Amino acid sequence: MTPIGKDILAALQGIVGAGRVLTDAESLLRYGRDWTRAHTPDAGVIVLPSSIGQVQDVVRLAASKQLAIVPSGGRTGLSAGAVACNSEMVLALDRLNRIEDFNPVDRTVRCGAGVVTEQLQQYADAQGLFYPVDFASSGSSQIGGNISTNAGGIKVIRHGMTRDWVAGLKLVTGTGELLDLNRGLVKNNAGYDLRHLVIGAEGTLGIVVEATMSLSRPPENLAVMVLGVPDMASIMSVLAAFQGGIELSAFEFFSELALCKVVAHQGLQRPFDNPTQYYALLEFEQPDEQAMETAMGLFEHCVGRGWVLDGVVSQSVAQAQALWRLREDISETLSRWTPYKNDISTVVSRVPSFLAEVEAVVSASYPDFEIVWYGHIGDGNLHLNVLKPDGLAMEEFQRRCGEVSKQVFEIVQRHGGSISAEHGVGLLKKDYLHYSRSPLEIEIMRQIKRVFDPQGILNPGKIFD
Ligand code: 2HG
Ligand code: ZN
Repeated sequence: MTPIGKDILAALQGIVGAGRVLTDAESLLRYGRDWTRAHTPDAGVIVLPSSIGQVQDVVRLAASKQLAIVPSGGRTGLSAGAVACNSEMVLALDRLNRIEDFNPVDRTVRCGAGVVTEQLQQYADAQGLFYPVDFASSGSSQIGGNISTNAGGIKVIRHGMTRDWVAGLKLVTGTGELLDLNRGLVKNNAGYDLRHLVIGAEGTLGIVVEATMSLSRPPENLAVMVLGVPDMASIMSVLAAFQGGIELSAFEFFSELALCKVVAHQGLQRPFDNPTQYYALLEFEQPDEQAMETAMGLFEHCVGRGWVLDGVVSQSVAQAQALWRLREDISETLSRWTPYKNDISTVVSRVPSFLAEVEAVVSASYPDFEIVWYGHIGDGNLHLNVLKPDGLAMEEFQRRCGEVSKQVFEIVQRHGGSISAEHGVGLLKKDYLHYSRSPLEIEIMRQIKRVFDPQGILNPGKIFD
């Protein structure tokens, strides 16, 4: 790829304006990395277009000069999908941040790629509606990035992933052309659905510049329960019991170690005094009094079977939010230990045996590291964070964790699971892609990339080489 010289900087300034082409050290660092810390950022230039036309012009210029582009949203990703470490141009969508229009009949909202998730949630709320995809980084992540990573989060068990809410999107391809995909249609079986190919493609097929997002009815009176559970197997029994009686909008879990860290570093209260090995967090709607009675009946049943040792249920919105923080603040709390992250999944029915096997490998292979278990266990998705001991060099830590990952990923493969359930592949997981995807699948992905991006300028080196 071509280095970025003065002539290219001048051409970029001609497209987006002088103040929108940044080369100062602070901007290169800030825009050159995401929430991962395993790679040293080294961005060549940051470009901030303010219209779809400008994005097209920048991509056309890059294509004519063989310049690599890293598309950039809120950079809250955890797989280094938005990291620029090879002097690439970072094309940041921050300024495409307008909510363009709302259609109350279709219950859709058209927004620029740079609209922040929380902005969309608040906008939906103001219309008496609900955008249900939610996660701890909602205050920074952008819709374009959410689409490019098919972001999941804490409500997937009920509302699905970002994919389920994209009614249409506009994409600038690697040749600078604009595709308008699906246009908000509910029914559209006229050929391949390219929209879904682009969702989760991590900016390797094109740059998402605009999206039409669906909204839904707001939930009624949400209640949150945190239950103390003695072992992993019981967590799955609790899930099955509750799903048999009520519709859950979340079923999350975390370990005692996760809770200890969050309580110590975020100034939060324990849900109840007696520690248990694991905790399940459940959320459900209470449209009437019967809902809570049913939930309490299920709680008693689980206690009777020995699956639950203690529990607490929210009595107010503030209490529900406080209980949520015990789960939602884990990732940020752990970031001070620059953890090695695993984001693995299998189908829910296989979770008990999957967990037992992963647990056995991890406890045998990581004897001197702290390991924090948590995740969206109701979706079959486990986040296993290994904390770096203070004295250990980053490279050595990554190497040792990478070795164990191979054993973990063999288990994932045996269970037909995924090496990246929701964080994507980026740079961090690409060496392990073959544990989840066949050689033929990977070859077809490469061929598809060549169609959308014949010169290979869009996020090169992400997902695969
Ligand atoms: C979560 O579920 C996020 O909290 C982050 O997906 C998980 O940091 C992680 O490993
Ligand atoms: Zn997660």
